[in-house]
Amino acid sequence: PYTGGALYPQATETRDLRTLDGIWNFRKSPTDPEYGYRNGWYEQDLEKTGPVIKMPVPSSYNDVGEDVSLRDHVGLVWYDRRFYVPPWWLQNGQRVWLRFSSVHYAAQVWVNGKLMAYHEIGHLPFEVEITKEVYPNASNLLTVVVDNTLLSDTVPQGVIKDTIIGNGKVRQEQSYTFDFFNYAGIHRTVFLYSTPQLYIDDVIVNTDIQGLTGFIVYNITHQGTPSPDNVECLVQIFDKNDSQVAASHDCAGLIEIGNANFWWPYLMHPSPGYLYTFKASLIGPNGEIVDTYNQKVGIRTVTWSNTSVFINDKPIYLRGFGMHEDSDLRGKGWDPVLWVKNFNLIRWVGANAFRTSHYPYAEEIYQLADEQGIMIIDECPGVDTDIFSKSLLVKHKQSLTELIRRDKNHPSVVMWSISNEPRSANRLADAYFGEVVRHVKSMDLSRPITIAISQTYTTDKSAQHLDVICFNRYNGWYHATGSLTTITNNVVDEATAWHIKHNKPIIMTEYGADTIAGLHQMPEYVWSEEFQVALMSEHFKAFDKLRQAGFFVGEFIWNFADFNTAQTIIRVGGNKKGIFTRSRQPKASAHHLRARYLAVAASD
Ligand code: GCB
Repeated sequence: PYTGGALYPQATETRDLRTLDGIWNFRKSPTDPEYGYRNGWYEQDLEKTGPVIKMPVPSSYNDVGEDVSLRDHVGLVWYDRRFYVPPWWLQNGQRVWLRFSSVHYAAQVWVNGKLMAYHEIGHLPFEVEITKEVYPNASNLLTVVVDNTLLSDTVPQGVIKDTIIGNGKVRQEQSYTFDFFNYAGIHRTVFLYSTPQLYIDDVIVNTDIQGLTGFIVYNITHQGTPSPDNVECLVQIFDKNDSQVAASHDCAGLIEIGNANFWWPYLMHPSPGYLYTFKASLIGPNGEIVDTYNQKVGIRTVTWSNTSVFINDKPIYLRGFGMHEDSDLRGKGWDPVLWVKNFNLIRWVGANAFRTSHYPYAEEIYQLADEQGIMIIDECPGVDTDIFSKSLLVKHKQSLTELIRRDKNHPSVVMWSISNEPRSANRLADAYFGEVVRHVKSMDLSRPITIAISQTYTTDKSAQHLDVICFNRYNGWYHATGSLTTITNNVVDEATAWHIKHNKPIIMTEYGADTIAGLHQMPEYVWSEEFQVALMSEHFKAFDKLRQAGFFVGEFIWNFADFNTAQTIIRVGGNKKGIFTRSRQPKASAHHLRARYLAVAASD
């Protein structure tokens, strides 16, 4: 159970930080998953127990090698490396922590042969204190086992089946209903960091606005020893120029900032994404600073009605994308080059939002969004939710506990998506999502909750629990393939029907067409650039009509970029619905979308 605050690690006056990213040793487990455990692979260098290959961290392991047995591996893989703890951390009595930002799907972690952590649900971080396990004057062995198997009660779900391949041999095959490739490995940065003995465990900020005044409602919690009864806090708020604009001595309370700079979405304000620094310090009995943490804060409100979503009391229209963490070679590995480029393209296109389809993305991505005023619909890893068992519900809720624990302070996060395309026509979906929504509301009331629904408004049994209804529909592609003439009316009719039935704001979170960059056909024909552009135009007509109707609050094309999928005959080298290619070059559709998004932004 990871119950701490999950603050993103940082170096401050009282904390230090290094990453353990780099090249690790790696080995696939033999089919017998127990083999590595029986032979003590967790307590000796992997290199000493057999051949290893080199594996970059962070990265998916699947596409780094040259054979299918690594790409399509099902089950366990082993990673290890050695590391030193800076001796001065220990000399200064600091605690030493390990933090894995994402290991997909499940991970076990050993330090010097001792089991330190188990975590399930990829895409979400976990941390563990290792002070007592590390050697001060020698190298330490860090071993990680990663399991990529998805079952009926993992989030997301999958099915494993045994295929007989002859000679009495059996190969395990993983299948899943979602279409993005189930990349696995140590996907994000591994941090080694220090905190003082008595440390800030969590900083929670919420913001409010009255007129020109901004309010920060906050709570600083601490853990550790010695825990003096009279721990005091010091809070200092700095603006972008590093001038202090407010302060407080309470560990929890309300801070008022007169004439505040509010956090605005991109293109809604000349300087979108304004962030203050909330510097939290714990003060010891002699007035000394015990621990310090710098939390970025964007002062903004999110509110919603039956027809609209508002940022700072202004109705907003979301112009965005469904995306993926996906790129050549690295799969789902965190890559700053890729993401700085992605954000440059998001702004170039004139978008102001994206959905983290279909799982939480790397924390650095939310930081970029905070700074640039890009709004996020933050989606948990529940995709194609099916079967609706008790054990699935427990893990689904756990994924949201961990998501909200991690992302609660990001101004960019304006909505929680608790599932993508669940099988919500199932009668069990009603109680199931009722419970998930109650769970989210018990942790955060400040953001609306949605699901990207693919069932129809007549069959779905989840939407009554939501604040905003998102729907995914592939008119002209999966429905009436190649037919453009019915799109506009279908989209208008469906969005209107959802609104009439539930009296809630409506967003179209997916529409699109697979398109091979460079394939041209006139008159337009499926898979060509011309077809993608024409299909978009029909949707744009619908969106314009719906905006007039007054309850339609956003359009998200599927997808930002081409991405890899499992092998099927309906995909050519992956899903090609991107308006950018996998290497982030524009298709004709990117220019078409840009013209629209910039025009919509200008008219807002
Ligand atoms: C969907 C899914 C998305 C797929 C997309 C497609 O409905 O939500 O994950 O990639 O359709 O292109 O089939």
